[in-house]
Amino acid sequence: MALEKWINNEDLEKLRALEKWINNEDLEKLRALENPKVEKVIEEFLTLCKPAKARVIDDSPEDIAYIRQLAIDNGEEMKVAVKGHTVHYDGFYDQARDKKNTRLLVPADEKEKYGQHINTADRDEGIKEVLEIMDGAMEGKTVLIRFFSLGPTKSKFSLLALQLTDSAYVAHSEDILYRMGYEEFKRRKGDDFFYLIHSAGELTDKNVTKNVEKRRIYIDLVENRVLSVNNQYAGNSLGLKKLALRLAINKAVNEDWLTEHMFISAVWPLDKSRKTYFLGAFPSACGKTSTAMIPGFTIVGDDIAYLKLNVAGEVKAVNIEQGIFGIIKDVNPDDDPEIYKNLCTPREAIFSNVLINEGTPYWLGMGKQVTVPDKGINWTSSKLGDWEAGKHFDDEGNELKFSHPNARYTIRIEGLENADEAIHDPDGVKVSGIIYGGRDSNTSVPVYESFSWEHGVFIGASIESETTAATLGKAGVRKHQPMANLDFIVTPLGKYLNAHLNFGKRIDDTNRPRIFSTNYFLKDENGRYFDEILDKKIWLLWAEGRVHGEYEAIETPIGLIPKFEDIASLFKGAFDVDYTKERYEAEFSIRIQKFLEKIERIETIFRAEKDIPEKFFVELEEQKKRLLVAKEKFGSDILSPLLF
Ligand code: OXD
Ligand code: MN
Repeated sequence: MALEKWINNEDLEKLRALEKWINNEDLEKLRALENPKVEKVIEEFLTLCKPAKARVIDDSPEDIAYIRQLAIDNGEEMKVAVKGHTVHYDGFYDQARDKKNTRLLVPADEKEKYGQHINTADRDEGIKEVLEIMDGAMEGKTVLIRFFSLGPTKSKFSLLALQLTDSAYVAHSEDILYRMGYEEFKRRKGDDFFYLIHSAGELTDKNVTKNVEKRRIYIDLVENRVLSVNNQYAGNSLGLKKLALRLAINKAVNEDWLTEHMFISAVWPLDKSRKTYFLGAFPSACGKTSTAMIPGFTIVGDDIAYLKLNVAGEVKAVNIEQGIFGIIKDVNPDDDPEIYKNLCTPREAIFSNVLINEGTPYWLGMGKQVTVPDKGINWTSSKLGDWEAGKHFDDEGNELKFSHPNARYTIRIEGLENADEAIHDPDGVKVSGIIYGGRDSNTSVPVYESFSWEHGVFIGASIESETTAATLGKAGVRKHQPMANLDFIVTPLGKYLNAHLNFGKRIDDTNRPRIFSTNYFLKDENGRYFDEILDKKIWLLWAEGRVHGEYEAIETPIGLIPKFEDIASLFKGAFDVDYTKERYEAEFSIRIQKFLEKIERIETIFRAEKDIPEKFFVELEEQKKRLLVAKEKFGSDILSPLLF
């Protein structure tokens, strides 16, 4: 069909330029959007990246099926035995988020204000550099042009995103994880959207990125875009996930709402008489997804939430995703039964970086019932050939495991039996509690409640965690992780904390969510964890009871902790376990000295930042004072909860 037949507006010439890559039928889809900015972005990046062709993907099942098939045809995914399941491999050196090469582009004279924790690059130089790397990066490939809604469709919460990628795996993953947005673009029009350009770059004969040393993920707040090249790992490549998260944080902070690295889940008490929504922020690989998946509760989302106040003054939240890109390690029938079931039954699911032997995936911690074969294909195959036990070592000589510790699965939430019925509610769910957690072996108690919203903001801002396999670099180093969001914050830290404090001020007492801290990783003096993996359910049940005024709490220097009787009765009711007073005393002791040391670390970090709100330091000083007074009064560094 000739282009003139259906087009007669002045955009004809612009669209003509796209004819080189895009067929007429797809051009018609673009024209129907009536969005000059969309066309401009597409033209600019197709011209630069020089693909063989481009496809415009709308929300139709045919287009989605095309992507699924393309991922198989071009070797980015392989089918495995169970119907609907595929596996994808990222390159040997592309197994986690690349913090070093993920940079916020800022004008040279503004660098200082972003403080020491945000990895910045000069905007002009950064754009020049990344555009040079992207020049010709898509040669010979098909680019997929996709439209998404970050959040439920037809919702005041949701933002629009345009994605261009030359990876069918990326486009397929996004289809599972995000809501389709072609019709939303058509409905909403205008240029208020994020755009995310991704190229896996040149690939090796194993279909993995060849030039990883030229991996770049550059965030440009001026244009509301992220340019990502020479990578495949979803934390680096999927524009809608951690890349758009950064753009949304900036937007939220400037517009008085919040974008957080938080799960959303409904806590149901043991008698199932009501449900109460909680949000939770945990750094990567600290139990966030498994908290959202606690058996007996229902899940809305496991990773990213937008929070706004509605006209009634309630805090509402939506999950901007509709799927889970979860760590597969330790998913087994005992600890994560629902996900395990999903990974063993027919449905659309992508495994990444696991071992495949005769069409069956194997991963670390999948349970005692499984015998892991000693050969197969895994993520090491792209560099070292097919895997064999005892034969593969990393650059430091450590034997490589059969499945990567950060290997993942990608599934839709809708397919889970514990999916909450409000997952797509355009009005969001009412938030009653917020939990902050980290990986802390020796300082904090399993659960406590803050004294106030401001104290809660202090607790969230003071999260510390040991590093894990979810980012490149050494695992096991203690790092501070404000709101578990540090990797993604793109505004000065002070501005971000102010946004939290101000958000709280706008909520009245009856609607203000309570804030809690949890720690699942406390160890005894022999280095053993106090808690079993599912014990976290008890801490959430206690928090839920607190929201409804059901439990009294004990006031300690760090916050409000549970009474022994309440925890013991929850353990009995939930697990038929006799929770002992000895364990309570050991777990809930206030480790004064350790807390004081933590405060010192936190103070050093925040004093070095510019513009941290004074209120933060007031909270810090008050906390310190309470600890010192208690130390003085009881004359010890570790205080039993029974003293308070
Ligand atoms: C994630 C992460 O994958 O935070 O969610 O790394
Ligand atoms: Mn995450």
